[in-house]
Parts: sequence; structure tokens; C-alpha cells
Amino acid sequence: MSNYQGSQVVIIGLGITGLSCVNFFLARGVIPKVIDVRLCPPEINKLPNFVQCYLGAFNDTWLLHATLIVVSPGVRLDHPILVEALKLGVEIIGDIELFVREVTAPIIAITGSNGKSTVTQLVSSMAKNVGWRVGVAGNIGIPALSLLNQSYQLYVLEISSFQLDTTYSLRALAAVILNISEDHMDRYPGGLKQYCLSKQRIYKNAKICVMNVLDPLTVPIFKNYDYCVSFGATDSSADYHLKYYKGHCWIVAYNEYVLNCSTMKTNSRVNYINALSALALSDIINIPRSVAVKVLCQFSGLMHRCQLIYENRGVSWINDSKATNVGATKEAINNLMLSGTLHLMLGGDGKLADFSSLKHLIKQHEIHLYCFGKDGLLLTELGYSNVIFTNTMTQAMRIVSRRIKKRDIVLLSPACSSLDQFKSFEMRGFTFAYFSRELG
Ligand code: UMA
Ligand code: ADP
Repeated sequence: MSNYQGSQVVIIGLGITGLSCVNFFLARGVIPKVIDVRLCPPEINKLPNFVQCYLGAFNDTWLLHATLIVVSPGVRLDHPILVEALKLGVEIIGDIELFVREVTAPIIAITGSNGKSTVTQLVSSMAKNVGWRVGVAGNIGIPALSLLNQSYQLYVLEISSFQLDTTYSLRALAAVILNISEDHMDRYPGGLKQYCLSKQRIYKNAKICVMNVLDPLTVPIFKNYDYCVSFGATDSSADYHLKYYKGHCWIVAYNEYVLNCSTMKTNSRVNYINALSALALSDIINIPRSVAVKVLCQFSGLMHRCQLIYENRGVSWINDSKATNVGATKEAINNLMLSGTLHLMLGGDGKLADFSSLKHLIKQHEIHLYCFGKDGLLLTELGYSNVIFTNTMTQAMRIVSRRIKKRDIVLLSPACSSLDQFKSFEMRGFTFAYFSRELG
């Protein structure tokens, strides 16, 4: 446990992370200062009035005179004033660092470009089904510090690359990088290499590393782990893999046929792959196989991830609003059983992504494109014919609704963040669901 008495603490960001950090310090008798570039940050009403708050811009004097700066994940670390503070010897960390300095219970740490929330949900459900008290937190939407003072036996943390960038003391019992594909390029001027190095930080000092053998970028570069476990959908040399046997896809663990995927509620191959890493993690913490398999069978997928939300007049409407990068959108397209036309809705903030690898898929499946939002115009360049540009997603849906016919699929898998036009990916997904029913 660290002692922050006498520290001059400045917290940047008053979203859910910033507020959890404020409460953390107040509980330790330290009154932090808070900065937020917004004039009306989301959690301002929950900030006690004796905590000094500077809104609308960074307060350079506060930052340069701090002894500890705690940044929210949305804050860029290459901001000149933070670079200057660092040079002056000011410590800059994030909420996960504060958290891991305090906890003694084992931590399962999960990162990757896609599948983090799904695997976090699966592993934590398995552990809860055994009867353990499990804290589930992190990028999944619950600040880790908000779970600190409870007697959890295990923490399952979803950790983003932004959070890993400001974490130094994580010593996970088991850590996994599920996969790495381009994301958040607006935050990583060093490109995929820099993003990948952020993800790799999860393995630093981990006891057991779980890696995806089909994705070389997930292989640990830090070698001080006790041992490494592998998964890989189509690689039968991996400890956990998928195998076709008598017409069915099976989950195989250490050469044992563990689960017939057709008995699972989800029929998404992506979720079979997520089941592999979840099972690997559950085996590491000695969850009985029977419990793990029961959870996998009952799992029907999370909301806003390739979720069939409406069927009418032979047309299926699928909400994959959580596809906020190219990798997830590719996966969604490849997973579909197409017999009619695919109407794909792309748009939002692309975070400086290179979308070009979608072009081939779009041509191959003769996909009709509907592009909207901040990067909508850029996305229209992916199409050949049948490309529509609108300002908003709802305008695009109105056009889609006039063009659909029996056996078609309308897929919202936008390859972009929602934040240019929506409060969150959930709000974008709910809006899509609402208008599917209105217009479909
Ligand atoms: N802010 C500043 N200066 C900046 C940047 C932000 O003052 O330079 C302020 C904003 O004005 C805002 C506040 O900081 O008022 C918000 O902070 P934040 O953006 O870090 O968001 P939080 O509300 O604290 O939520 C964060 C994560 N957000 C981001 O990583 C952008 C949430 O992940 C996470 O669930 C939450 O902490 C709890 O851990 C969201 C996300 O989009 C869902 N994550 C990315 C992703 O999944 O792709 C990584
Ligand atoms: P994350 O928390 O990493 O964003 P989610 O489980 O919320 O991951 O899923 C986000 C998106 O990625 C969804 O579009 C989902 O269909 C897709 N997805 C989930 N698992 C995988 C995977 N293993 N590989 C590629 N895409 C995936």
C-alpha cells in the first residue's frame, strides 16, 4: 500500500476514472486538484466543493508544481506540458497503477484490439459461478478504483492500451493479449509498433502469459513469466484450439475434446475463439471444467456485438456498434452467412485508421455501403458502386430501408468510434436498434 501523504496530486479528467481517483485520494486524507479541458465535465456534480477544479484548459502551474499527476485514459501523454512535467521529475500515472499498488488479490489482466469485454465477461462469470467474490473492472466501464475496498478474492481487469501506458506495477497472475490489429492510431504517432508495445506491457511481470499463436504480435517480448499458454483457432499445435470432428466444431484443450460449439447459444465463430482464451484463463485459476463449460454453453454474446436485433420481411438487422476498428468489422463481415445483399453501415471517427484492407472484402461480397459521420466521406472511397454518403446514421438508415429486399442483411459495423456523433457506442447501438424497428 502506498502513502500519498504530503503529495501534491493533480488529476486530469473528470469522467468516471477521474472521479474514482478523487475518491481514492480523499479516502487517504489527501485533497487532490482536478483539471478538465471541458467546461462542464461529466462528473462535475459529484465533485465535493472543497476540491479545487480548473476547467476549460490545462493549468500549467498546477501541473508543473505537482508531485504526482494522475491522468485519465483519454489524456494524451505527449501533451507538451506533461512532457515538461515529466522532465522536471513529476510522476505521471493512471488509475490502474494506483489500483494495482493497493490490491493483494490475484489479477487476471485482459487486453487486445478486439474481444476484451467478451473474454472479461466470460472469465468473470466462470469465477462467479464457482462462488468466488470477483471484481470485474477497467476499460469495460467500471473504474478499477471503485472496487478497491471490497473483499474480492479475484479481480478480472479489462485493460486498454491507454491504461497500460500509465501502469508500471501490474503483476498479473495471468495476462492475455487476445489479438492485435490497428486501432487508436490518432494516439500512437509511432503507429502499430508503438501501439503493440503498449499492449505488451500487460505481460511485464505476469506469472503466466496467454498468447494467440496465430497473431505473432501477441507473443510476449518480456520473458520473465513462469510459463506461457497458447491458443489459436486453426493451429492444432496450440494448447487451446478449434477442431472439426464429425461435422461439428469442437473446443479442444490439451488434445481433449472439451465442448461441441453447436451446443453453445452463440453461433459466432469469433465467440468460439474468445471461448478458447476464456477457457485457458479459467484453467489457470483452477475453475472446474464443468463450471467453465456451463458458462460457455449459456453465453449468447454481449449486446452491440454482432447482435441480431430485428428480423422482418426476410431482412436481418445486425447491431455491431462495438466494432470501433477495422479488424472487428472484417470479422463481422467474414462471419455472416450471406444469401442476399449486405448493406453495411460504416462511419464515425476512424481515429486515423487505414481502412484500405476493407476494400477487397467489400468488392468480393458486392457490399452496398452507407457512410456517415466524421470520416464518412473517406469511407466512401472503399466502395465501387452502390455507395451512399449521409451526414448521420439515421439518414443512412432511412435510405437503406427503401432499398432492402428479402434475404438481405443490414449490418451496423462502423469500424469507427461513435464519439463524433454519439455519447457512446451503446447509444449508437440503441439508436440503430430503434430505427431498425421503425423502418425495417
Ligand atoms: N479530458 C481532459 N483532457 C484530455 C482528455 C480528456 O480533460 O486531454 C477529460 C474529458 O474532457 C472528460 C474526461 O477527461 O471530461 C474523460 O476522461 P476519459 O476520456 O479518460 O474517460 P472516462 O470517462 O474516465 O472513461 C475511461 C475510458 N475512456 C477512454 O479510454 C477514452 C473508458 O473506456 C473506460 O471504460 C473507463 O475509463 C473506466 O476504466 C471507454 C473507451 O472508449 C469505453 N475506451 C477505449 C476503447 O475501448 O477503444 C480505449
Ligand atoms: P473489446 O472490448 O476489445 O472492444 P468486445 O468483446 O467488446 O471487444 O468486441 C468488440 C468488437 O470486436 C465487436 O464488433 C465484436 O464482434 C468483435 N470481436 C469480439 N471478439 C473478437 C475477436 N476475438 N476477434 C476479432 N473481433 C472480435
